[in-house]
Amino acid sequence: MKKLFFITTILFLLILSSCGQSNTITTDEIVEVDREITITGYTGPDIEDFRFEPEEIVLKKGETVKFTLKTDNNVSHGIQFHGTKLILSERAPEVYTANEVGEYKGLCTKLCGIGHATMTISLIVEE
Ligand SMILES: [Cu+2]
Repeated sequence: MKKLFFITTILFLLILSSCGQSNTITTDEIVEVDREITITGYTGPDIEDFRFEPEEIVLKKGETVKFTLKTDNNVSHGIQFHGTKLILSERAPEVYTANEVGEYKGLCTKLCGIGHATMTISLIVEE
């Protein structure tokens, strides 16, 4: 009886540990990043209040960055950098390697209010 309990406990722990691994692996555990950049989306009563900070990001070609997108309040934003595969969401950080030199414009992907269309950000990748 003790043996059956022991085997059942071991099996239970094995199942539990395998579930934990798949849920807890995060991007920064898999990929080593050169830099972490947090972008915050701001909104407000006026159009001028709508912006991303920083408004410009400069990377070196080949640099791997972990991007985190946050909001200053409960208004949600997203960013799509045109000409790249980089799309940011507040749900999870995104790891991106800048392989192509150029200047890419990022636009807010979520209709966030009166100043939504003015929410732009520049991604510059230098040699
Ligand atoms: Cu928006």
